Amino acid sequence: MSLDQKQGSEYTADQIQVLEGFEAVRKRPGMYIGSTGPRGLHHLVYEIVDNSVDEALAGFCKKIKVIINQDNSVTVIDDGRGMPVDEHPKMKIPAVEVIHTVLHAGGKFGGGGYKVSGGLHGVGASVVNALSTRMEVEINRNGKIYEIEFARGKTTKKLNVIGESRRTGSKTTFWPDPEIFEDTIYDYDTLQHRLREMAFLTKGLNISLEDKRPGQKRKEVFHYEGGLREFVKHLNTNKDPIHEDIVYFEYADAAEGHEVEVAMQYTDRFNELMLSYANNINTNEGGTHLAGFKSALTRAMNDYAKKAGLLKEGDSLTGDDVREGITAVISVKLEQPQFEGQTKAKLGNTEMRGFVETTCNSNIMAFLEEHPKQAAAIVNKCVSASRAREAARKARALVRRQSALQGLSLPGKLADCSEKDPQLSEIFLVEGDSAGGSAKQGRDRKRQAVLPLRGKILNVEKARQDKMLNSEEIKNMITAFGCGIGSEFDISKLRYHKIIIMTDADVDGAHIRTLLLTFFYRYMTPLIEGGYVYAAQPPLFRVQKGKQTWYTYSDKEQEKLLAEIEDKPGKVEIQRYKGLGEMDFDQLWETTMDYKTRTMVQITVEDATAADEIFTTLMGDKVPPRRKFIEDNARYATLDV
Ligand code: 28F
Repeated sequence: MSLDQKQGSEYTADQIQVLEGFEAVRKRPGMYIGSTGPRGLHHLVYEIVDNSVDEALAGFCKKIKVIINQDNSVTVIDDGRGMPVDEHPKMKIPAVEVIHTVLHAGGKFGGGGYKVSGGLHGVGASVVNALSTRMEVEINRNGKIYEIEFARGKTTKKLNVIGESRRTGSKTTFWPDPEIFEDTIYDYDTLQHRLREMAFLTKGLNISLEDKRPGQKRKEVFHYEGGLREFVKHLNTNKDPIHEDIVYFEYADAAEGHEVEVAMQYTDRFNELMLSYANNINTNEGGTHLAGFKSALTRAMNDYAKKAGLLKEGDSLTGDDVREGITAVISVKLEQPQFEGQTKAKLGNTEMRGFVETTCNSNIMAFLEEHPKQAAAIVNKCVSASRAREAARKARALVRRQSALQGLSLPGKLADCSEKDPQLSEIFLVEGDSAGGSAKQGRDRKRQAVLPLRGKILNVEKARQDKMLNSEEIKNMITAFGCGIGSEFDISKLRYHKIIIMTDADVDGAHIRTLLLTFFYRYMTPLIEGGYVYAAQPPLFRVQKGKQTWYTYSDKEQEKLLAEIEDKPGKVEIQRYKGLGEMDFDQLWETTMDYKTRTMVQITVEDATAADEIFTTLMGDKVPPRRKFIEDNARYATLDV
């Protein structure tokens, strides 16, 4: 019902604010929750949980329960004070109704407390209400149990008392609106990842997640008295730390209302994993707090190394050197956070840089001086990183010179395309020479290049850059792509805007694809972040019956096809493809390369930590976790990271 359908001025200004509010939300939900895809759907849960986390940060809530119900609604319960039920002086409705029907009324603290906000900064319960077909709220407060109900933003059942209770707390259940969300099925792992992160970030808070859907019954509790220290321990599972203690410190400047908490530990790896948060928001675009940490770390390492005589005078360690192999989590809390950047995930408050830098510098120096043995292990790692960087620089220069010497001719094995516009050009990285030959024959020579790869490429997860650049396969890809690697990477020089990994649909093929993804993720991250990388989907079966031929790409599709053609005349002939090499070139073209008929999976990195976990587990040197990961994920035909 829209405004003008009601006669006269029956609406007060406040009621107009309420009505316009959720209609605006339902018209442009993406403005409020980012998207109406899976991320937006899961944001609804985080918005409600954030309100309970705020109660915990204010010191009144110890336990939060999140339940995925049988009907795919979600219930969140906390043992806080219970949402207020007293009448709002201006709006003449209970505070709990204001919180759920007035946009941005969720801001619980005028000042003094921290409003923890989800990725979209606390749009609050009112947006969740607007995007839910139903929302039930139950409050234990003042010795009573109250309930109030909503539907798509409107109050459908006024606040009323339904019982008595000595406990206090809030309980919200909501049903996401299928008119808004294409898919309203919750993913347990997605919720688990964020709830575990919230528990790490909120020391001592007990968060449980329970799935009550048939066949998916699961329950887990996340409770970390050690806060970020336990976060780093978790991130370093399946890695080998090079020193025993996790460096940990926290500091609060009550006058300014700033808090900083840091945990870090070095491993024998070569990549760096640094997570930063502001008011529990994952600032994956970094910002002033991360910049402060980085400069403090570089300065402390250089000062200590020189003082301890571990670094020659005149030499110095760069930021990259001191971050090689580091796992670090930086979490700040502040009252008026300013977020910038493309996805509003970058902290802009300039005062946080100095605050974090000063705190980190003194605390990191203190750790190094109090733990000389561990400090020596860390500084030696930084010094060898510095030497390797020098060797890599020479190796890169060599690769550059070699390609220059080859007169910029691309690797001999590359069959290039004639198209010069990268937007229209594609390169297929094909496993094996025979499939490579078929791909070269079958391709569209104008727009499709082919680079055959001979078997397994080097596992860059465990090799330093200078070693990696000795691999022919790696060098050929670097030269063919044309955009450099690591700190020299320049996306504007990329020669193909689609990089298509074409490997056999078996475990070896999956392993090669993962090795390639590890290389791209570690040394050409923008390729994956920008969605340039794809996995080709070759067919599993070829089915012939009479004159007709079909190709199917999964066991499910195969069963469905066989059922459909069962009563057609003719004998059924089935060929199961074991590898790309079994297809002749026109079959390969028609099934896997032709723009009109092919299907491909675009590789995306949904979350740096998840990707890091996947690459560390899959590519690391700990066999048991790798086997467990592959067994757990075998159901996914394609590794989509
Ligand atoms: C399942 C979701 O939403 N829990 C919440 C509280 C507690 C208070 C509060 C919430 C509006 C503007 C203050 C109680 N007593 N769980 C939740 N628990 N909101 S939401 O206050 C919101 C008011 O400022 C609360 C005293 N102070 C605050």
